[in-house]
Amino acid sequence: MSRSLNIVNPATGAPIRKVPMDSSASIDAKAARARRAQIDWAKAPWKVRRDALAKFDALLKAEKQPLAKLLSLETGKPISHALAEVGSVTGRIRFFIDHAKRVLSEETPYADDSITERISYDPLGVVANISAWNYPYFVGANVFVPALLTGNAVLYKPSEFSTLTGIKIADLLHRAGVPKAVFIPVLGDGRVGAQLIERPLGGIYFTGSYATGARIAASASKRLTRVQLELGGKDPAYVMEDADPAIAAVGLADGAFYNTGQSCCAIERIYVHKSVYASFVEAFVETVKGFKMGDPLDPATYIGPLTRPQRLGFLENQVQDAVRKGASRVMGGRRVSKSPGNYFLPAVLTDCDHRMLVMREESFGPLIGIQKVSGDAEAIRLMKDTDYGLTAGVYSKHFPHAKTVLDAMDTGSVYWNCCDRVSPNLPWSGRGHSGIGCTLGVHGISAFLQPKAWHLRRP
Ligand code: TXE
Repeated sequence: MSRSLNIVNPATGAPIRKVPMDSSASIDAKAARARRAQIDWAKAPWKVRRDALAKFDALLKAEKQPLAKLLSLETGKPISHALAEVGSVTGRIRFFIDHAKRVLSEETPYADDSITERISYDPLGVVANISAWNYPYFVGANVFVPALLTGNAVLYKPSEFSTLTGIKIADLLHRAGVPKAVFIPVLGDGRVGAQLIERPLGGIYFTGSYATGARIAASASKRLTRVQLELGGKDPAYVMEDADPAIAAVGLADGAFYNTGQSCCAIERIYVHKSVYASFVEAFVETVKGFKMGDPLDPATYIGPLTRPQRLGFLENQVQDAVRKGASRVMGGRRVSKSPGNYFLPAVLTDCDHRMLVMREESFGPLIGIQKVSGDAEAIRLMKDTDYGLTAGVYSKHFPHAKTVLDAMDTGSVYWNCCDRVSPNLPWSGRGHSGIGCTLGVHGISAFLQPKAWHLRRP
C-alpha cells in the first residue's frame, strides 16, 4: 500500500496537494536506471554537461516568479526571501561552471626521462542528495550542480516540506538537457530517505539536522559509503566594546530573523560587552519590532509562519525554560493562537545565560537569547561552549582586536561585521556536530570526484 505526502500551506493550514511517496521497489528501479545512465553521462563531453547546467541557470532566471511563489506557498518563506533565493542561485551555478573544468583536469606533478606521474579524476558514480526545506534551491544546488558537472548521476530526495519545489527542480534540469535517468527525484519522508541510503551508492550528501546526520553516517559506515553532512548550528555573535551598537543591532537582527530564523547559519545567540549592552539591546529590539509578520505572499512580509508546525511547541518550551531560569522576555515568544498558520511571535530574551536551553540547543526559528559579558575572555569561553561548529562572528571597529576572537573559534566560517552569509567562492563547512565535508568553493567540486594516480615508466 503506497503512502502519500500531504503537502500543506504553513501560513493557512490548507492542504495543497497529495504526492505519492516512493516505495522500496521504485527506489530500486530508480537506482538501477541511474547506474546505467551515469556511465554515458560521465563520458559525455564537458561541453554537454556544462551547457545543460547553463540552460538550467537560464530557466531559473526566466521562471523566477512562479518558482518563488511555489516555494513561498509550500514552505511559508516570505516571497521577498523566496525571490532572493531563486535569484541568487545563479551565482553558485556560474561559479561551478567556471571552475569545474579546471578541478576535473588531469595533472602531471612529476616527469623525468623514465617516469611520468599523473593524476586523473573520476566521478563517484550515483550519489544520493538528501536535502532540506529551508533553502531548497541553495542547499540543493550546492550538491547536485557540482555532482552533475563532474559526471555523477543524482538520486535527489527533497525534504517532505519542500517536495513540490523539488519536483520543479527536477523538471527544470530535465528541460535543460540533463537526462531524466541522470537526475532522478525520490519522493517521500525520512523513511524513504532511510530506504534510499541502504542502496549501493558512490556517496551520500545530506543537509539537515545533527540527529538525522548521525543516523545516516551510522548507516553508511556499514558499506563505507562516502558521506558529506551539512548539519545544524548554534551560531554565536559577539558585540565587542568598540563596536557601534546601532550598526551591530541592525546586522544581527537580520542575521537572527531572516527566513523566519530558519537558516542553519542564522545567529542563534548574542553576547554583548557590558559597556554597550543597554544601547545594543534597545536598538536590537527596535529593529525586530520593525519586522512585519504576515502573509508570506505579501512583499512587505519579513516574518512568515514556521515551516514545521511541531516547532511551535519546541520554541515555546525554550522561552518558558529561559524565563523560568531568570531570562527577561522583552517581546514575543509564543504562537499566534487564533491563526490557523504556524505563526510564532518573534522573540527576544535578555539576561540569558548558559543554564538555558535557548543558549545551548539549536532554535531554528524567530527566537534569540542575549547575554551580557564582561570582556573578550568570557565571550570566547561562552562562544566555544557548544558541540556545534558552523559559524561565529564579531562586530567591532578594529580588525586586529576582532581577529583575536575569530582565531579562537573552532568553526567552518567566521564573520567580521557581517553574518548569515554564504559565498560560492568560499568553502562552506561545519565542524563537530555541524557536519563533515565541504560544499561550495573549489573544495565543493572536488567533493564529487575521486583521484586516480598514474605511475608510468617508459619501456
Ligand atoms: O532536518 P531533518 P529538517 C539543518 C538545520 C536544522 C535542520 C532542519 O540546522 O537542524 O536542518 O531541517 C530526511 N535517513 N540545516 O528538520 O529532519 C528528511 O526526509 C535518511 C543545516 O528537515 O534532519 C529530509 O529530506 N534521510 C543546513 C532530510 O533528511 C532522512 C542548511 C532532513 O531532515 C532520515 C539547512 C533518515 N533516517 C538545514 N530522516 C546547513 N548546515 O547548511 C529524515 N531524513
